[in-house]
Amino acid sequence: MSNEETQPRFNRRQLLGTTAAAAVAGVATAGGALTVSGGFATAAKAATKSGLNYEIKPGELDEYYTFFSSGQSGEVRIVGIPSMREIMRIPVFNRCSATGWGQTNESRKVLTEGLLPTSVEFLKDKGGVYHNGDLHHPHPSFTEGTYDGRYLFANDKANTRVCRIRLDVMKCDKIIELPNQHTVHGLRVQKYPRTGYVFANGEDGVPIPNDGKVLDDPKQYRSVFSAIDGDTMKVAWQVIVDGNLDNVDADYQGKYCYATCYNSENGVNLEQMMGKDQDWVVVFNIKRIEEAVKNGDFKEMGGVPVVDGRHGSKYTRYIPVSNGPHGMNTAPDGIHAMAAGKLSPTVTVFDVRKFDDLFDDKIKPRETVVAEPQLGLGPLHTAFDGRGNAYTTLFLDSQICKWNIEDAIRAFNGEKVDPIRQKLDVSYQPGHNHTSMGQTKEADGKWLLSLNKFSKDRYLNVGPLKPESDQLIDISGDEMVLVHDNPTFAEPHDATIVHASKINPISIWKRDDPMFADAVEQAKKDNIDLLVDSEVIRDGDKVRVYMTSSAPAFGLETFSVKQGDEVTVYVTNIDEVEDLTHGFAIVNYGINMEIGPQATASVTFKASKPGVYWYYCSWFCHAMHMEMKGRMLVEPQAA
Ligand code: CUK
Ligand code: CUA
Repeated sequence: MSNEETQPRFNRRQLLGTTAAAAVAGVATAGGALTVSGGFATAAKAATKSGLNYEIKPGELDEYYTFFSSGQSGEVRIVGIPSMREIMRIPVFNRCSATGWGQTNESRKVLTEGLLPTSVEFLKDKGGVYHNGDLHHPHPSFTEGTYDGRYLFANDKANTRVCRIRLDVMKCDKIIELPNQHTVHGLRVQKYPRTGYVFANGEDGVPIPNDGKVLDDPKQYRSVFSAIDGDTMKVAWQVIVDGNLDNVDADYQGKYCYATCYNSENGVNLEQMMGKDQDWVVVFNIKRIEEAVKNGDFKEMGGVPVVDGRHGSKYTRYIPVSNGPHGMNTAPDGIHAMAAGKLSPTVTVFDVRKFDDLFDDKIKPRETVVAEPQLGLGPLHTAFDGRGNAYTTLFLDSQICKWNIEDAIRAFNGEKVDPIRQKLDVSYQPGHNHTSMGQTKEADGKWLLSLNKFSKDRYLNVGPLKPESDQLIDISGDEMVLVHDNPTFAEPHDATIVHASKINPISIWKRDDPMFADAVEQAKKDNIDLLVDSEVIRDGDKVRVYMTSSAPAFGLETFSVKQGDEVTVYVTNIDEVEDLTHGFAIVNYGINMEIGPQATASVTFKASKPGVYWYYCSWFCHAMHMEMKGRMLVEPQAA
């Protein structure tokens, strides 16, 4: 597209804001869609065409929570839809300077208690915790096919972990590292009867155990699929499969889950992985696997039952699809599940009701396929509107393709129908997309979010590293209408749009919250009433400093310790006011944490430097917030 460079930029951007037909033709339409007066004309046009109101006025609330992943940033972000305002960030696999995540004792417990012994050993001289993560797929817990507001689960591709976030307080309360597995990529949860299981795809194969005895012998590498119990956050079982697992989804009956699986060649480089024309969707029979675990048809590896699900196993079926499938999505009708082709321009549609016969060997794997529409280049993920339409991202074409599932089935059966309804240009290169409630049986067909990998010219230039670009699309009418652009920092892969009525967070912590139960227990042993007392307890060279915080003062104006002491400071926020958070930072000691209303937070450090160190409240809490401070006096060690 060399003429792109010679054209004025606003021309091109306007093109991309209009319908696909006009954009493809590259000409102005009769309706006057293209006026050469800058980007606002496009926005105004979109507004008049959009059936939904997307303007959230000051003081108004959004209709949906969107839980964004953040890829290699390692956190979860909450964004309101339709405003696209970022409302909150939940630190998970990252360090957070503002809240002290990764530093407080409460967060370190979450970050360390689920580590495997090998990682505990490995992290000994690295601060005890991983400081990075790659969070791809955030998915809320279900009860009977829809969101129940309890938890959000997500994966860490970088360090093979799965986290759980409590939706009542929007904090992560559990992280586990998966044994035997190497990376977690796809993650989805059981939709029925409830979550239940959290399904986690192991992408890369490694020897089990991966202790260096086997190295460059790929025949002995194994890819592992995990089912985690979402209530206990323990691995329930694992399945060894052929190939590399990519994305996963579950049905609406609680019988099956299925994953796209590439590298049927079991290769270790690109050339080998591309060797064959076909890969698979692997289907897992949950009931049979549970029976295998009950009846002992497994091997215990790394402390968990591992079932052999490679070719020929009764626990799995491998359905051939074209090379390199990616997204795996179940339609809200509960009948159709589909694998996006990625390298193939197609999406392969399965009828999940046929999986019973498939496992009973009454039909061949490909007989479960009921449609395979050709949509465009680079199909990655599919979302649904609950009205029988599917929306597939086309990475290479930079488009969303809207198509009708029933028409695709008719076309597959030889009828002359075109299932494609519309193609909408997005900017640029979409990965995931997501519709409002679209991953539940309550899909409401209002909003579609396109998560685009490149933003290029859509925002002010910020240097070589550009933001990504998430676009909000109104899908309530016959035509998709783009209504909003939103830049995001690295790298939301996926997002889940949940109606606000499903989520009910609290505003003030309950004193019996398990998050700070350890601090409460220690205080009890020290005869401290956390809501009242501010006191220093010396216990050998361990010092426990208890203080309240109430705007605008800490319970202690000063405390003394000795150089070399191991100091733990417990701060309890005794304010009972909504949105009144205090912070506790010690200058030149690298310490900062958040203490929410009625919460206790604690941090442990070595008082290795003598001198005077001011501590202060770091979260603006009061007109006298700047005065909310005190001094830590560290007496030098006798020479
Ligand atoms: S993956 Cu990123 S575009 Cu990790 Cu869900 Cu498909
Ligand atoms: Cu307390 Cu600022």
